[in-house]
Amino acid sequence: MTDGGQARRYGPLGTVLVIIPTYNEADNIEPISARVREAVPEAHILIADDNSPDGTGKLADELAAQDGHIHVLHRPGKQGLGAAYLAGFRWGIDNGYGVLVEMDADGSHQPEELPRLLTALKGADLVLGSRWVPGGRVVNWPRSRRLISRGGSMYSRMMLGLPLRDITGGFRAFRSETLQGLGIDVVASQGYCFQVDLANRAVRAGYHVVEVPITFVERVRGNSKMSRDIMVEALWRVTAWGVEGRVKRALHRRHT
Ligand SMILES: Nc1nc2c(ncn2[C@@H]2O[C@H](COP(=O)(O)OP(=O)(O)OP(=O)(O)O)[C@@H](O)[C@H]2O)c(=O)[nH]1
Ligand SMILES: [Mg+2]
Repeated sequence: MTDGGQARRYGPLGTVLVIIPTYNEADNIEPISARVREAVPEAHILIADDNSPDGTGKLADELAAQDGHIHVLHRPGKQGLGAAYLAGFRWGIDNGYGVLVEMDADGSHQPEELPRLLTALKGADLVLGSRWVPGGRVVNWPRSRRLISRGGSMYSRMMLGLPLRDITGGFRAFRSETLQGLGIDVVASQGYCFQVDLANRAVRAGYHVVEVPITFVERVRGNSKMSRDIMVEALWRVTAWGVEGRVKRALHRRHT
């Protein structure tokens, strides 16, 4: 947990928008939307689909036609998770939502845990659903995947000097003021490091970031989009940010 040092008073949360990026999630989009609607009935959903070849976008349109709380953002082609979220954040901010949630379509993030994230956000600028704090868990992950995720979080934590346990996770709730303050339009990364980038920026900017334990469940249906390219991107970007941050802080110390 981090904060900017001063006690802050937080305003009410405002309307919640759960952004679900999709690429080939035809088997998952209906059940996950239904679970969100049930878990947090007042929330709205934005499905950000990158023209999935399996017709997820069309299914999303059908859901939206039946339910005024479901919206769809159609994007022309696969441009990565980071780009889909940024477009979703922009849409949510422009449409006046007070809280923007990141959530995967594949059931790894359980909508039933969303109320706990939202409760924590009442006293924070950003809440991270965390697998690696006490009470957090992963279900059905092979040892190799667990090691990659923990190792990635640990490496990022060390390189960037961040006091956070789960930096790569993608189940998060932001106050819209936090995203606006971070200047999201300049976030460049596409894969996991998009998540690292946002968490790093939030801590550096002095926002109050809280980790809440979650149970992460490995996807049951559909295919993973995790790739070696995504991991390599994360590794080089985190290393570059770490080195850049250290040089900047050293120069700053010299001049003060
Ligand atoms: N719009 C959009 N969504 C994407 C893209 N890549 C991944 N997603 C979605 O982002 C979420 C996370 O992707 P996953 O494939 O589950 O990644 P992962 O959790 O690392 O991989 P698994 O362990 O197999 O679940 C899912 O809802 C995907 O459909 C993309 O390029 N564009
Ligand atoms: Mg997944």
